[in-house]
Amino acid sequence: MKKQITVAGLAALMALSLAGCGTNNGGTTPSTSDTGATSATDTASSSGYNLQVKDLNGDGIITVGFAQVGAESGWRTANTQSYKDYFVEANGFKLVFADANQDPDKQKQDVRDLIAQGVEVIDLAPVTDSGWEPVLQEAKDAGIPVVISDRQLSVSEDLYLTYFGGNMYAEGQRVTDFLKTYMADNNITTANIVHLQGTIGSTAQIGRSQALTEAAAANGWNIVYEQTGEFTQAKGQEVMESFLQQNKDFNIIYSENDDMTYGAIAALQAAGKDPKSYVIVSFDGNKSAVQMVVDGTIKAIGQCNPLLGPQVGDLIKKSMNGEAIPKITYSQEVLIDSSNAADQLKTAFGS
Ligand code: GYE
Repeated sequence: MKKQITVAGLAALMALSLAGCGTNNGGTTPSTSDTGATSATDTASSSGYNLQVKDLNGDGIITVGFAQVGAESGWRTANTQSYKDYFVEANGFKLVFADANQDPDKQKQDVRDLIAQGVEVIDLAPVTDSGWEPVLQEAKDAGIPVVISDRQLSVSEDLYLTYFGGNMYAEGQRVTDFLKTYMADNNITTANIVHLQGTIGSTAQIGRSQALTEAAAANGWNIVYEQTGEFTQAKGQEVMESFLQQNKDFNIIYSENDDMTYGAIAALQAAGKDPKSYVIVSFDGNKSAVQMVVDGTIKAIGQCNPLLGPQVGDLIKKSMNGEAIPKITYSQEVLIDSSNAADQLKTAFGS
């Protein structure tokens, strides 16, 4: 089965899938696995992808090549650490780590290098969504299965084994639903929104931005400023500073990760403004950010779980055992707001 999903259609299809009438993975309905993660009932093998993870060199250890995005955020640091902790010899693995420094071209070369090195499986956390078909085909031709993690790809399902990570569009919808309710509860009748976007073309940005664009159109919200802060604190601060210099009215900040949120808050403070007088919403759920929800500085966070190493490891083991694995598994994620922040703080990742 060869199914091509367009970038524009990806977020919408992901939403349909969660609603139980999805067509992005073979017209299946999602089910909840025992880890609580949401997965489609379609399996990797029924997608037309026949590679299985194997101990190709017979040394009893599976060498995992990890093509990581970079080190741009607290989420990323926790994600990398989770792979480094899990993929160790005691668990039957060895990790070869490649850092793309947020550069999509370098990352394609990284994957080609991993193929040339003869790793036994590749885990790709793609910087951006475009141009992956030739590289994934090369991995397939070399007999090396590819797991996509963290950021989904809109490529044909017969080019990769499985996807594990967040449903970025659903995360965005949780936050826009929160905004709608929060405005109603607090008699806020106008929404003038500053939109700090993540890395343009990453599915984390595409899904979260799409949810906002749709909610803005449906509810008559204004997006007064929209720019990428590339998921970093420094860029988030810089972008917010340049917006503040324009002196336009705004009452909401929709920031696509915590690091940019920290930067935006620093910019507000430097301009003598009180962050608590704005409705600031964020994504990820680093410990400090969850603490800010407890304090009321951030009103809500669309949680995104970075601790993917062990769960990806489970899928790899299942593939080795010839077990059926879902084509897509979404992490279990919630909205963090004042009602559950104190509780979420106990298990929040990072610092
Ligand atoms: O939200 C952000 C990171 O792809 C889900 O990337 C990830 C995003 C995460 O830089 O903090």
